[in-house]
Amino acid sequence: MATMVKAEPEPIELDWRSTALIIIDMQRDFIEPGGFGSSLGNDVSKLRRAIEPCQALLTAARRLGMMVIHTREGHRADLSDAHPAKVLRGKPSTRIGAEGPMGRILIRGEPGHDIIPELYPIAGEMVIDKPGKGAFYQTDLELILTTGGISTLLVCGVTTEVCVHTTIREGNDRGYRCVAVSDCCASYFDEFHETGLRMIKAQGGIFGWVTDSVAIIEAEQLEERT
Ligand code: C5J
Repeated sequence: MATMVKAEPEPIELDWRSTALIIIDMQRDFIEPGGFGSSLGNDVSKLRRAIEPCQALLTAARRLGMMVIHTREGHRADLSDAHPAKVLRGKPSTRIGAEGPMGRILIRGEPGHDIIPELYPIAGEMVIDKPGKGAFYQTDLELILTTGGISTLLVCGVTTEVCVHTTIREGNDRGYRCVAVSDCCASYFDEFHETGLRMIKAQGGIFGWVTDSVAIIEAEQLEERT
């Protein structure tokens, strides 16, 4: 059954069976001190505001039986899947692959690369390891969505203007209706978060829609009662 959800620039009709929740990069490396985010000089505590709304949204998605996909940005230990152009930035001690308090920065299998415990995937939820900012780049995400009959993506996670935005742009170009869930996204920069969301819904929804977790949970509960 389809449900109308409050969103901008206009409400959007969602059928939970053809909608996937994609949680982008809620990894210790971005959110906890000592990881990639803090190695770049960011105040990582700013990302924590997205955790509770994400938990509520994830709980609702699980209740609805929606497809749930978690992504992780990171690389192979030998960096064979990391462009030098991406790695060779900043001081060597803070680069991708450098040793840090949570293991090697943005390297698969290291403690920092893992998803934060608050949003840890459960059995049946897919985890996509991505070497880029966008979740479609060099991954099997599109194949998984096609096979699963998915046409709409609820996208949340960190950071709003980097990996969330890139994924929404990639999804939009591939024909998916992309909906950013504003309170479930966060950035190290308040102005980038705000502007990133405005860019998605501007010009009649040039990249997609923007809603929040409250609107989605309200719609879900309304559907349950009818
Ligand atoms: C960044 C991301 N910010 N997940 N990655 O480098 O947004």
